[in-house]
Amino acid sequence: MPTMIMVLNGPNLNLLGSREPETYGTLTLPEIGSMSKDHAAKLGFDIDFRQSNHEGTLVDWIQEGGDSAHGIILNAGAYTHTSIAIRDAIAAIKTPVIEVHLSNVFAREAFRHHSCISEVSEGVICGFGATGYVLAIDAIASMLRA
Ligand code: CA2
Repeated sequence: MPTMIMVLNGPNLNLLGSREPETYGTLTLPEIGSMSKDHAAKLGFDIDFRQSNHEGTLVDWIQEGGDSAHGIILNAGAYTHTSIAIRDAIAAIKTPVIEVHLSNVFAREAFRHHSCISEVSEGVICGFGATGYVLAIDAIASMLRA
């Protein structure tokens, strides 16, 4: 069975490439999806790349990934800073979750400095733009090899 990594993206990330390029870069989310799939393919992994603006949908997908994925890369967007439901969903599964942010949240507003999900994630990658997704795939690859 191929190794499957779920990449989940939260609210407003569907707007990437159209606005705020100075904060989030110029790539669109489908372009980040292609980049992730190309990189994962080199390592022999499949990527299931998704985006939702809805908290409950993200919770459903995390639960689904708990049953079917070998790793989850999660950019929960603004829900990172507010969602106990997403935190509880991550805590309830055994699949390793890597938290990713395009921007360096610690160099931004104070309300972005707190994450509800970091404590229950394997690690956090932020501030490297779309490259963060590639770094997260490498991190999962090295965790799965260990
Ligand atoms: O840096 C990240 O990846 C964030 O998760 C992005 C979230 C933000 O709330 C987090 O604090 C950090 C926001 C995503 C909104 O994306 C947009 C993209 C283009 C235009 C407007 C919003």
